[in-house]
Amino acid sequence: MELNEKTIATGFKNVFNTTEAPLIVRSPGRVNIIGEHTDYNDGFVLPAAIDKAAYVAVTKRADNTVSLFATDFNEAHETTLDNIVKTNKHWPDYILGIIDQLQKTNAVIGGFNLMVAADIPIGAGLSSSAALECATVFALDALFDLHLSKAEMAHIAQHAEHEFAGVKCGVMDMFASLFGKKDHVISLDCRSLFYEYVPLKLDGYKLLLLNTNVKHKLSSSEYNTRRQQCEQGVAWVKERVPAVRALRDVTVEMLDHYVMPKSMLIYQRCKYVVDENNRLLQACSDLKKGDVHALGKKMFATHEGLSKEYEVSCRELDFLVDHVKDNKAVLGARMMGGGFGGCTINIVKEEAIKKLVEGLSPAYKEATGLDLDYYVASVEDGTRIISKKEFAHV
Ligand code: GAF
Repeated sequence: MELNEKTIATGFKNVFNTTEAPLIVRSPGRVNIIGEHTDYNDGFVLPAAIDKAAYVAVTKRADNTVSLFATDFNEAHETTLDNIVKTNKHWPDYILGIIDQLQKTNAVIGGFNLMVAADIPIGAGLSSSAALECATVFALDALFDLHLSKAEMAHIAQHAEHEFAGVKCGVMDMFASLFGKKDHVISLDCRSLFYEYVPLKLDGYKLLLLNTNVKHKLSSSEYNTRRQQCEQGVAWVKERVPAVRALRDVTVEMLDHYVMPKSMLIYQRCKYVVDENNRLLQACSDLKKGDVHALGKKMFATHEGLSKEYEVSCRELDFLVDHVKDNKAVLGARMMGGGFGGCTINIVKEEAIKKLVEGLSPAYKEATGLDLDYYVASVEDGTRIISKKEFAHV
């Protein structure tokens, strides 16, 4: 079913047996061109919001009940505002995590009905969870007139993910979803949250996402381990250079002197992050100069680092990157997001996409036993209200 204002409003009315028109918010998934595992190291990222999104439809209730429904799972969950606890059922936790954070900031909200629907593939590394969290916080902000800024919403969503989903993520996914701008990537400094929109001019090339269909099972535990390893490296450097706060402030020379003698593994992890930050800054200037070829080469280098040094890739992701490496129509390719599954992002000449996918799909199936899905992503605006009904301050 196509998701739009009409289909979602109709679904909502059926689920909650009401004639009241809901407020509907669309919040997109994201791609990240380059700058992976840099966000929680106070570094830089280059994400963009895409044409796949999570939608929430909400109306107020007169009591303090929170009544939730997910169309994709045909499943309901009900609780009250004085009993916001984790369910471990996954999808409700992203919404309940937002309520929990709002309560911690003393935001005043009442009971509500909420329906969620999405066309972002789950577990594909396109940030379906951040999209749902951002849609929820944006909708509750409008419904209850909370006057949160988008930066505040990004932090609320990030902390909801930490506490209710157990992933100690950075701010990139939420920021990209909320701040996305059509046909632009966001050059974001994750320390200051200073950002700049850079036009994504690909000149006959497209962003092709190849989905391994490997659900990243290991991802949350390994993700949190990587984060701790980076923090360990920073702690060792800090013993000698107290001004250092995060890997963002660290140089390769510092790692050579203060980390390598203590642990080769931690060195390897930190070195990847320091290199990736530098790579991103150069990639950003490639993009501004319109040099997509140079940008593409850096994406391959990122994949190499993620696979060999940071070790967050998997056989299937490596297969997909290896198999496009020598294809002249592909400027760059790499795994994207947290890792251990999900998608690769590729910059591919538009007219070569069909042939590439037709050749790759059977080879991938034979090597892995899995189907290969693909999406040509377009870059779209960030979180928006899409319903026409007027709300207080909107
Ligand atoms: C996941 C996280 F949620 C992000 O914060 C980011 O760290 C990314 O992995 C890796 O760059 O998407």
